[in-house]
Amino acid sequence: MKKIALITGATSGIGKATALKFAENNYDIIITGRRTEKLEELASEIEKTSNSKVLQLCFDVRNKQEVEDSLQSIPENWKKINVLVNNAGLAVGLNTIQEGEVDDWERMIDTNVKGLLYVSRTILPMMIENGFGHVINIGSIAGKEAYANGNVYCATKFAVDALTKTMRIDVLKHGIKVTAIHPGAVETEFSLVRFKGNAEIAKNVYNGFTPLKGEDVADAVFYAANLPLHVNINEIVIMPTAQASTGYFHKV
Ligand code: NDP
Ligand code: 8X3
Repeated sequence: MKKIALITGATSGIGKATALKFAENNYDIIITGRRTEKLEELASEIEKTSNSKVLQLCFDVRNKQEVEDSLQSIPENWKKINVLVNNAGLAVGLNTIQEGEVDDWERMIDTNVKGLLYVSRTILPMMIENGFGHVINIGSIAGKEAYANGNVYCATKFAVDALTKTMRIDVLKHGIKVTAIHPGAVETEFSLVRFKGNAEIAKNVYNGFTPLKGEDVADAVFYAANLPLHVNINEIVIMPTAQASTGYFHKV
């Protein structure tokens, strides 16, 4: 039987690259996101380029009921999930706290923290029942170091770091692996979302240096997910060579 990977936020960027990487390597894939047409496009790409089966689930990770209903509705033969990649997430806005928009904060907290918790709360009991599983949380360098105007986004990713560490303790006795992958700058739809659709500002973020690609992060996720049973990677911090930390870039 093939292994199964569930990837949240697979409609673009890191999640999409991760879905393709696992599919190329013989996993059946459960892909999730809010944009149905993007899920359909990815499903047909996977089906054309690999022998993997794909299950599409369209839901908003911020909606607890939708998350539970959708994940509980997975057919029994799809419930033997080997790897859950908690990737769905976003930054919205880049402001000081005193000038910040409360709606932006709520979107980030609800998606990056509560969404990850809702998905994990539903999938972990299945993994425990199966007697195996691996949760890989996509954190960020923003969850390791604070940066100017990053406030709430950084806080959500510091929370992902803390939740990864505590989750590892919670499921220790069940033999379930828990890993965090913390990337630096990756060129995806991330900045377009952060700057609310302003493509020019979003593009400028990556000017003058070579950022990571979604595929680079997907490789790290895949590496962590495919080690011997007795080996767990607690975390990987993966950066562009031209980025030393959140605030230090070598731009030419
Ligand atoms: P993208 O914007 O390209 O992808 C984000 C994904 O998350 C999309 O598939 C989106 O799907 C999904 N998503 C967002 N909100 C929701 C929601 N409420 N419900 C369900 N799915 C949702 O960005 P990235 O690929 O860059 O981001 C992926 C993860 O990587 C995020 O957690 C991000 O914080 C993290 N990260 C990104 C870095 C970067 O520089 N790009 C660096 C470090 C970490 P849809 O819109 O269809 O719902
Ligand atoms: C995304 C990387 O540095 O823009 O998590 O916050 S950063």
